[in-house]
Amino acid sequence: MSIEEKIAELRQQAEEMIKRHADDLAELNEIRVKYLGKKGEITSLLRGLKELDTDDRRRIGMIVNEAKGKLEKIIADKNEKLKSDEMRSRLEHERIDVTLPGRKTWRGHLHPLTLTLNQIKSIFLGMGFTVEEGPEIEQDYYNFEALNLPKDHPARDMQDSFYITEEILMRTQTSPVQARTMEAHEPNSPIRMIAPGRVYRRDDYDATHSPMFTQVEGLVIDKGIRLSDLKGTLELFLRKIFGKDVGVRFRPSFFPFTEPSAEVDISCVMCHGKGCRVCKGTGWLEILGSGMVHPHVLEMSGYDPKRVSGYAFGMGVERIAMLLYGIDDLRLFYDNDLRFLRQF
Ligand code: 2NM
Repeated sequence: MSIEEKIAELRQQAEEMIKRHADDLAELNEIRVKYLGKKGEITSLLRGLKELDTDDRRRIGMIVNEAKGKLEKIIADKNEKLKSDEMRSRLEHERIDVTLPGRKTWRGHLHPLTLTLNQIKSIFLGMGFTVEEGPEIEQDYYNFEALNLPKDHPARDMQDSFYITEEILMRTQTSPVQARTMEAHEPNSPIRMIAPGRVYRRDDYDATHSPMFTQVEGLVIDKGIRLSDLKGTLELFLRKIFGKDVGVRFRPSFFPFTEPSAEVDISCVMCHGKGCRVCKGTGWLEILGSGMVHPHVLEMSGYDPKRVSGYAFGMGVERIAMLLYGIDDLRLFYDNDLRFLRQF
């Protein structure tokens, strides 16, 4: 076989290989190495040229170089084609369907107690009340003394409260905020406020008790405030939160800081007054404590009971949330079980 024939055969062989067996960039590179690499077949032919005489070297050299150039071009073209094929297939594969619905991200929400508290606040804000806050660690004076519970009052038993020192305790109600607000006001100036927040009592932790719970207390003071103002305002509040058809009744009661005092009941939201387990067969649910502010409480905070009068009330937010959402165990509010919380 002449050297020309050998070159022609090599060239044809290489072109054939590229056409049939270069299915990806790695295979194409293998073929390139086989022919054009340092120890490649075309490369060795070029190296062998120096053994030939001048005429042959020129002639054969031209043929080999031409073959080399041609092959390099074919490989470069094939390289381009493989690359663009690969890109096209990747684009096809990795195509994003922008019309697919998005994946939902986990979104948090407000706690049922916060939702209930927001409702309560919103109703009172709508009636012109302000929202006041105060410390949870409170002085004995504001928590008890200023609210007409003197040192020897049974409600002040050490067993019933979390005392920090003789004079400092976790507040057992939010009324100390009312006393502080009265004290901060110009004497006898009108007040229309609610005080929401956490309160603390020494209680067992069960389905109906917790050593910490949430309260909203309200206070209205002005010239000529009467029991009918208390009744009308609380009735309106209860209708707004439990629905306009809810029954409301007032029963005489006793609180040290109010006189007269009244317990406020609503018709049972579960059985609508027929009598069930939730209302213990009575058809009524106790929902609020209230009363006309005791003259002594007004006096203690610098107000003159001969010139102004007021009413006050208090409610447990957990109890209202339980009735609104049909929750039968108080502990669910505090245990942070997502299976419960995710329902709101
Ligand atoms: C209640 C029931 C009745 C009350 C009284 C006062 C204040 F500060 F005016 F004395 N604040 N809240 C009150 C009255 C609270 O909770 C069941």
